[in-house]
Amino acid sequence: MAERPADKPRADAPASPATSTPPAEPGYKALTKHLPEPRFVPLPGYVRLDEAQMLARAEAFHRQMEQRRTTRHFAADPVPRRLIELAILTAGTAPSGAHRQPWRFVAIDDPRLKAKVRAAAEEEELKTYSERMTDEWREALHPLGTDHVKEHLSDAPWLVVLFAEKYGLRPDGSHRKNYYVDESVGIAAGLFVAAIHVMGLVTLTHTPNPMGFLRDLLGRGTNEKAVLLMPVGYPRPDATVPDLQRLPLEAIVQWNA
Ligand code: IYR
Repeated sequence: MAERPADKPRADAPASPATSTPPAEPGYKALTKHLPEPRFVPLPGYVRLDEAQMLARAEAFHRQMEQRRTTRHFAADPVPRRLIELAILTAGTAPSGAHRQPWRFVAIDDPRLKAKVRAAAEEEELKTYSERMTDEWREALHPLGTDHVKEHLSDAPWLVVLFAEKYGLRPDGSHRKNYYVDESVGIAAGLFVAAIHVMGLVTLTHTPNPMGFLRDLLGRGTNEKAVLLMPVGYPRPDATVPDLQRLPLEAIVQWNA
């Protein structure tokens, strides 16, 4: 965007009085005066690309992400822990409210713990599918072919549970407020899913309902809430996915009002 010359006022800007006094500082600024000055550093590592390079990268990334699918059919082949670490590190690059980084990940490859998670998830899901779901919800899920049986929770070499830290805990036990937790954790989840896909693995954003059992089984604090249970691994050679289409651009975007 072209910069407006500094000496040219905006057409809608009020004409400044001939003898202008600096505007009074709004009162709220006094409330943080006692805090150290915020520190800023130059934007690290930014390299401006030319438009052709940007287009090539954007197209390549879109093409790659367009191949991402959620499958329930995982191979048992082991996946190196470093790959899981890298996906979690990538998720942790998400922006977050007041930079509170309110995401916590629990990565499980212990087969006994995976079996416990599966048994607890299936117990809840059986109740959900049999009693808690409305007929409308059951119909909405029908094309996805889901049911209460969750083989992926024992087949996949890793289960990664994403917890939202609803509030922080200070050493004295008092609560430290977090901001925009759902949005922040949602963005982190998206980055995790993208990282897993780009590295050549698959995942499934499973939302067992309710998820309280995960906090209990994994020994997490009451200030955390499980939001996603994501098996991660290679797809089985015979893996299938539902026959779904993605919405075209026109259906998901509006340009200006
Ligand atoms: N939590 C259940 C049901 C379920 C709900 C939705 I919305 C889905 O998109 C898929 C499944 C389950 O995981 O089976």
